[in-house]
Amino acid sequence: MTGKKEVKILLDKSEPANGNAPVGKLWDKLSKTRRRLKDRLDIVLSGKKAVDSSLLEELEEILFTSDIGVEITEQLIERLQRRVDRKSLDNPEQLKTILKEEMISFLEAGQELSAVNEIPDKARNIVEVIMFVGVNGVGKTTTIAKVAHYFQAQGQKVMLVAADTFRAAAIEQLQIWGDRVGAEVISQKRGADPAAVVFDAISAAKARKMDKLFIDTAGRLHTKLNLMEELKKVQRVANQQLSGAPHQVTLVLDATTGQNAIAQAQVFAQSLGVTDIILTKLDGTAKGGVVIAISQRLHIPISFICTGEGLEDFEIFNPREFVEAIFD
Ligand SMILES: Nc1nc2c(ncn2[C@@H]2O[C@H](COP(=O)(O)OP(=O)(O)OP(=O)(O)O)[C@@H](O)[C@H]2O)c(=O)[nH]1
Ligand SMILES: [Mg+2]
Repeated sequence: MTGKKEVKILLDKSEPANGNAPVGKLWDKLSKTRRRLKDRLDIVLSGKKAVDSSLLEELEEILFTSDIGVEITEQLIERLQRRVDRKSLDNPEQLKTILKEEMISFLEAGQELSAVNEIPDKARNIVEVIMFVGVNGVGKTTTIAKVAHYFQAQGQKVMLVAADTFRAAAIEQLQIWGDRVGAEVISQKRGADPAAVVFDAISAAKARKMDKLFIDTAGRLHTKLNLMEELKKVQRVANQQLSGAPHQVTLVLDATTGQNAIAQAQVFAQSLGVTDIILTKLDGTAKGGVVIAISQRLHIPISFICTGEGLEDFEIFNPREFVEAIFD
């Protein structure tokens, strides 16, 4: 452990998120990102006899335009250049393998900042309150259903609370997902104070001995500042009702927004103390490289990645599997 605040990620990574998913599903879903990275890299590498500065320049160009981020790109190129200088890299075929290993080590370093694999303490006997935050449309509500479904399959009792009382039909949308996964949804009428809804929901979750309570929050209010203030109030009130709650603040980011996702994450992290990140919509974008930028820039572990609209379209984030899916 580093000196960083200890964080417990939503999941025990030793268990597959979707046990009956076909082998290579992630590979299928990440095809657009793979085309942008691997296919271009293969073209550049084909027919090359040596790793020289022009090859590294071409590689740099590919990385720059793959949403991996300027800093990571520069660091990767520097590391490769050092290997070339030391004569430990001269064969273009080796280049891809080394590049992959370097990326995996970047991602793993980001995950190690916290206790990613910590298993929920079943003996603790209190409801674990997890607040899902993010701007509108990133996939918060859908992701809550996926995570609820996952934990229920492991025998956990999950309750949902509709704290997006602002957007029309947000409560109904959560209710539909709740019905679909068989989780009780606590809600009040539209326009109710989200903090008050959460206060009551924690009380209900305690009374019914729930293992987890997932808070679905709004993505948009009148202004962004109001949203942050409202979310902070939810945090404060949750903590009044149950000391230590919310135990996690999970930020949901839409991968299709590329570098914008990083800017969003910085705002949320500063205001709310985000404990982990879930990346959604990796299926529809060539910007999957942003996962690497997020990991490096934010130092917040990534718990899940989502690859579609269905309940099974998500995976526990595994750096090696991810890098292999975008490079092999
Ligand atoms: N392709 C794809 N679509 C997704 C994914 N996750 C969510 N969506 C879709 O994105 C849209 C928005 O999802 P929501 O779950 O409503 O997003 P939200 O963040 O709760 O939105 P607000 O409540 O408006 O803030 C829906 O059409 C989802 O089906 C994903 O991983 N891949
Ligand atoms: Mg929503």
